[in-house]
Amino acid sequence: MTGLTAEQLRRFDEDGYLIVEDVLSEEDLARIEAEYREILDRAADGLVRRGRIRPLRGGAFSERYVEAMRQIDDMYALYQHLDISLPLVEDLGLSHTLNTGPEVFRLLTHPRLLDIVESVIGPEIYSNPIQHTRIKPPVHCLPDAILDSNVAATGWHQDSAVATREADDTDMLTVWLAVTDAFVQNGCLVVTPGSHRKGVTRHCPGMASSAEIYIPETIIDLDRVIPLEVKAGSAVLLHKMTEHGSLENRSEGIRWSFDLRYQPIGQPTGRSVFPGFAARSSARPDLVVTDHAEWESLWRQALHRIVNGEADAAFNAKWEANAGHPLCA
Ligand SMILES: O=C(O)CCC(=O)C(=O)O
Repeated sequence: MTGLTAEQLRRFDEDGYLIVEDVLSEEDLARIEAEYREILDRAADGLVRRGRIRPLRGGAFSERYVEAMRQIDDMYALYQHLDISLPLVEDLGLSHTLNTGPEVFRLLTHPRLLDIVESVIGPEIYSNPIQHTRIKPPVHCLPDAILDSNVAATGWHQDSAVATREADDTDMLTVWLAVTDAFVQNGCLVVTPGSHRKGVTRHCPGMASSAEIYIPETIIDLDRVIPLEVKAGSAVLLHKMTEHGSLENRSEGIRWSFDLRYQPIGQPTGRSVFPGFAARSSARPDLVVTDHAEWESLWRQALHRIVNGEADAAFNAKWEANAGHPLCA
């Protein structure tokens, strides 16, 4: 096992974040890009047939993605094919989709990544379904008022805040993976080092039912904030209480990352309507999911349960009481 060193663990404990370089190889990144290229092209063909966009002409994935995003009126018509979660909306229909392909599953269960996770949370590892891919086009290609953190900047938050209360004691670890280089100009992560030791920070509910919760910037200690510039293939580990967000993409290229979460098997995930899975276990190896088709089927079943009203999909409700607070105005 090639997990973290004692020094890396000490720094993570002290700072609430840790950059680990070279977690993914160039081959890993190329395989992910190839999977996404195929999905994008299939989704774009459908949109072209329905007259929603013109045929894409660019060569590289990034060019084709930006071209499509620039043209589309409802970005979810495209983005739902790329994300690795269903959206947090109340009007889910059976036609909603997500990417549960073999390469993204290979990423979630990547041995190098699980070794790192094991050093922090132990050998019984559950893949928590709070996860996204964020493919951010240059901000000037997006509609002005867009607040969706999959494609635009991410507001300040602690990751524990996006899970329901039942997971308040869950030892959830965020692993943020850079598919492209991430730097200030293209919207890298920003964190407040050591903020995980302060406890829970006040979050405000989003403006609309599907909008994202956030910590008002007025209570962030902006003098202490640092950007986390990383190379493609690097991981950033985040403690669930670390205050963080990301900047706008003011470059001309895309900024692409995955944020995955892991926790010990048996603890609540904080998003129980979505499916997690055992990713590594020495106690119960028979429980470990090794086939992306099985993972895909778990998501399909979850979608059916939500659409049929068999599962309560109340997301982010825990901050609604702050709606009238002056800091949230
Ligand atoms: O990549 C981003 O913009 C934000 C990621 C994030 O906030 C998270 O992983 O919790």
